[in-house]
Amino acid sequence: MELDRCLELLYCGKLLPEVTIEALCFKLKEMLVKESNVIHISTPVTVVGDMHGQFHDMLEMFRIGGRVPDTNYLFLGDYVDRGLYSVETILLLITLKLRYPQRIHLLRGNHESRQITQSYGFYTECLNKYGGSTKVWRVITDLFDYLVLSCIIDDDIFCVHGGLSPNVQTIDQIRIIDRFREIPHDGAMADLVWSDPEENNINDRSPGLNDGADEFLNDTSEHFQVSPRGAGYTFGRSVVEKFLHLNDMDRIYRAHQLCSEGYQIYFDGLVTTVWSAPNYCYRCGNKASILELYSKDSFYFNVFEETPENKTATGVSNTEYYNDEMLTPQSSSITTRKIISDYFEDDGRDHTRGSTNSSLYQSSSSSGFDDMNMGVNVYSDEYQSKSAQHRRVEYFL
Ligand SMILES: [Mn+2]
Repeated sequence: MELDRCLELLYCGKLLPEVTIEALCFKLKEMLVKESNVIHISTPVTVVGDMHGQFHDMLEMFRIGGRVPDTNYLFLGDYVDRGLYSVETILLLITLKLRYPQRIHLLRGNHESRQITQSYGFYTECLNKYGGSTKVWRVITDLFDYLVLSCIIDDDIFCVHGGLSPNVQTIDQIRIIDRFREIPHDGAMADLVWSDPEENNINDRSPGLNDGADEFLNDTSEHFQVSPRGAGYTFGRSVVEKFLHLNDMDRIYRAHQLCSEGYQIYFDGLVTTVWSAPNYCYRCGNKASILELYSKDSFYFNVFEETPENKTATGVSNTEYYNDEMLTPQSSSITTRKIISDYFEDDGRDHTRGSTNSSLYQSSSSSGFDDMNMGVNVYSDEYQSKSAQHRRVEYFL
């Protein structure tokens, strides 16, 4: 099928046949395998945060921000899960990337993963939309392994889904990560997609280490601390200042955290969160934004709200798609619109590091991960020890 014909169908909200999806993913892997972990692009570009399967809001976003290729886009990841239209959302992005490779760039988010998609909607959605077949989920999650991890705009701005890592001081250290794999539990690659900035962390979240790094970690939010998400770290101003100074850059754009106004500025503008899923999960009541970057110092947050089509989407089948366990009991009622905290976004993760008893782990095994003969179980000893070499933590502050 011609790419333009695919785009025509996808813009109408139609699905593509399995065999077409397989071909598209194969072609895109061929393209992405040649890309560095850190891609370089130039302004003007519009930066987009989490979309999470809110397909109609993505169409609204293209109406507001301009379609590809009239507008250049950088997407910061988390295309799937939570919303009801992850398949439509990721297929449109995949096809746009193939059709206009220089006009749209897609970073990997923490939801572009086999494990996470089995708990938060994408896996179930693929099965429901393709007659119980796991094929579409498998080819698309295989493609996720090829997505790039970060982007530099005009040599000045570092872009990533989550944030910084104690394992990453320089951009070159990102370039040498072996990214063609499932996102590991920890290490640099995990931190890049899981970490969060933390402006006012007065809690003493001791990481429980007994080495020399302890005294640096326990005092303030200035440094890396264990994240309450159960993966990645939180990091403060001094971490950001040191990273930007070492790499001769000005600021960081990232996504990954729900913002009620659609964006959030940290550390006097050194870090900015862009969030592009309005009324997240059809119930959070938040605004969304895209960041239109004209030049290094000229930008505009284009704020938008949910499209009216979501109203009809909400009532249909959201319990089918959500893993609601981590939300409060009353949230199962659609009329209850509760502003959930930032951390609810990925709160299936274990809050106490090191335990294998997390809800994530349980739902992964109970949803048939082991039965699917995918050949890779990232929780296996073999896999973990293989990736252990990437896990040396060096606190550099
Ligand atoms: Mn995320």
